[in-house]
Amino acid sequence: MALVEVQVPDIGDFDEVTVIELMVKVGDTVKAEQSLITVESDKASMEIPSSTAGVVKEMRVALGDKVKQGSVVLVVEAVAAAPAAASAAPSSTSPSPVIASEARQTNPAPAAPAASGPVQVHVPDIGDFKDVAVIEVMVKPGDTIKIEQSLITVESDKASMEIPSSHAGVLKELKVKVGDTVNIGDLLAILEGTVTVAAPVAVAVAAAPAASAAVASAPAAAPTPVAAAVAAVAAPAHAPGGTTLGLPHASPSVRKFARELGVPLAEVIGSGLKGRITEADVQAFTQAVMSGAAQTKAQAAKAPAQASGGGGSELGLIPWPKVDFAKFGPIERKEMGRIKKISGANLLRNAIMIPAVTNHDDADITDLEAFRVSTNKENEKSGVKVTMLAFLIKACVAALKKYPEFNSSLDGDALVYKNYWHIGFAADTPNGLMVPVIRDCDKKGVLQISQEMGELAKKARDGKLGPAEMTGATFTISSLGGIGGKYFTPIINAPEVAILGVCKSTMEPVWDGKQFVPRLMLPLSLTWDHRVIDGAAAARFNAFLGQILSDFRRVLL
Ligand code: CAO
Repeated sequence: MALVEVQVPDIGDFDEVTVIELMVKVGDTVKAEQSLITVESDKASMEIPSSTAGVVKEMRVALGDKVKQGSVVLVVEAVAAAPAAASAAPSSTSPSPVIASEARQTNPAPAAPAASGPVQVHVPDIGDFKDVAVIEVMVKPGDTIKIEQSLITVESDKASMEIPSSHAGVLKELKVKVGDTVNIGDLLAILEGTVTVAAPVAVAVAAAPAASAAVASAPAAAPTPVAAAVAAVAAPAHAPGGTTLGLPHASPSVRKFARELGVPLAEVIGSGLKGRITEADVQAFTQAVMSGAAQTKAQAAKAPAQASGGGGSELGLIPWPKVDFAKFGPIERKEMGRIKKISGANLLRNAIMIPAVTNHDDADITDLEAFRVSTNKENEKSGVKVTMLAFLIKACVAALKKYPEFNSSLDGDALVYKNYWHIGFAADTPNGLMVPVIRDCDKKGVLQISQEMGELAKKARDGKLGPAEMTGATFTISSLGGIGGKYFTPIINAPEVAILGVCKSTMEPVWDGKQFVPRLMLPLSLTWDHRVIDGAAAARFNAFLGQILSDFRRVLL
């Protein structure tokens, strides 16, 4: 079977565009007209479809590459059936444009540069599409609309496109809602205020039957939705990766996928180039929601965005310093992993929103450590090793029962006291911090807790924790005991109200009333939410914990 080079077709006025998404990989079977990659200029993004059906043998482009008309995207081992685009491109090995581009004047009515009073915004020329469904409304009455700002997204069975505003002004009335169908000329919105009218500019619109992508207008172009037979265009005015409009930046197929799953794209953090949302991001978001670890875009914007220089203004802070580190020496930039991004956003929210205080204390675990060591010797054959953390979990359950507000959560002005004791423990994994949860620790012995902890920690490191294994904790312990340190200030894992940090135990001279004696002391750092817990209660909690750890028989009382 013939090897066919699939090339970038006619993409209108764009000289060079960046590859921002790879939608297939070597070994995939692709259909004719199936989208292969997404490319993006500063004004538009478009999916480049395959001119032929077959199996992908070789990728010739990578993320970030610049391509133009004629660039080879990939090599396909073509199947016998004639490719859909063959009629437009008899020799698929030659640079055969899949898109026949045609300059089409849209929004032809020249308008005054400025006007005042109500202005109607209509659905412009959307090519051959009829009765397209409104799948997304991106603005609301009262919003100040810029020219070319996307108002709604519409979708046919073949394409989706964002419909931009032909005018600037304040949105007084929106005439469509999600689920409506619209056609060229339909009234979309009424704007008021000082309205500036876009100048009419010809844009390239895919027009051939096999057309597969469309191209937005030149920089000063009129706000014209552009669509084509298979793929569609991100909004011409949708500044990719820009934050001004805050619109989800994703390809039509990803939008469709998100809709099928009921995922609000505006909440998803894009990991693609320039923050583009990929199918994997939507999947990851779904998993995160299921596990209760989902973050909103707003949360994330406050965390990693700060590293990229954006954050701070929401809190009235001065902007995050933006430094060109390369000026001072060689650098390497690496995107943070998904778990780090998710946990970062959650940690930041919790650090900012909770009036947290940390009490430090020491517990004498000399006898407990001796007991632990002898237990492990006795149980050597069972393969289950008991660590100090398992004893701590049991001790904490006893303290949580004695001081129930530590096992509660805030719900508005009420406290929800939980009559179950599920303990989360921070686990250090190659992908970042994870918090597996051991359920019903009040009903389990130290051996069972140790065993479950070992299994959950392994799963966490292997990235195999299921959603149920990361949710429902009532209290969390973060142990750095195996690593070192003295004290630290752990951040509360909301909606919990307290967290215990534990560091490495050390032999210390302790005054017993007559003399200094060597005792194994365990540093404890209890962080608590001052809205729920008072300082005295926190001191009592730590003192009680210390008593239990110094004489574990108290757990039975
Ligand atoms: N003092 C002294 N030694 C301790 C100790 C303590 N408090 N806690 C554990 N140790 C010892 C253990 O006994 C073990 O020693 P041996 O190998 O000689 O038996 C060694 O340290 C390693 O223990 P461990 O870390 O494997 O086991 P653990 O039960 O203490 O902890 C787990 C398990 C999953 C919590 C841990 O591996 C981990 O990931 N810790 C990091 C948690 C973290 O990152 N917290 C920070 C969150 S805030 O960013």
